[in-house]
Amino acid sequence: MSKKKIVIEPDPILRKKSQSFEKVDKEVQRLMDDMLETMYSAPGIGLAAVQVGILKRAIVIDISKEDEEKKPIFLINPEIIYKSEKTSVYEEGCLSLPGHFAEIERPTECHIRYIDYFGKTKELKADGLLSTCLQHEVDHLNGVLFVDYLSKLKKDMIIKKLVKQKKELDKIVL
Ligand code: GNR
Ligand code: NI
Repeated sequence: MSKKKIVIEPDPILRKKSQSFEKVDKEVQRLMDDMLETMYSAPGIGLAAVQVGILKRAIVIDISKEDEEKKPIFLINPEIIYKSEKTSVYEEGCLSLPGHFAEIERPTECHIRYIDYFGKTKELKADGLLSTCLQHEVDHLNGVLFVDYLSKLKKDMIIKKLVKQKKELDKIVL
């Protein structure tokens, strides 16, 4: 397995729509293994392929706590087939927006159809943090970031800070 570099906003790739997979093979499994390693090392509870620069519809998630057994979920071509009317608010973060957090309202419950690590079609009913995380990751596959749900003022403030952070980094690397 190998850890990959995480793409930070602003970057045009994060705004592109990811493409579906035709089949699940060794190459897809290798990508998901790399994504999982990258996510654990960040650390984060979810990661979409676009965040490591690959515009494909793959997601890895693990919401298990530090002191618990790891429970990774691999999702290929995920589709949200149900969203509840009821909504919940969670404080969200994103590995592509490091250091920034905001309360985001989303449907409390969602049902997802996806293809698993072994190429089998499955369905998952989620609520709580898992539901929020799944919706956050599916948004990534469609070029959407959590800041898109904020007011223009808040969003612009966060993007401005990220541009500044990137410029500071460039200075150090030079
Ligand atoms: O690590 C992450 N934590 C998180 C917290 C609340 C809601 C969503 C997330 S996903 C995020 C990792 C990430 O950026 N995934 O795309
Ligand atoms: Ni994210």
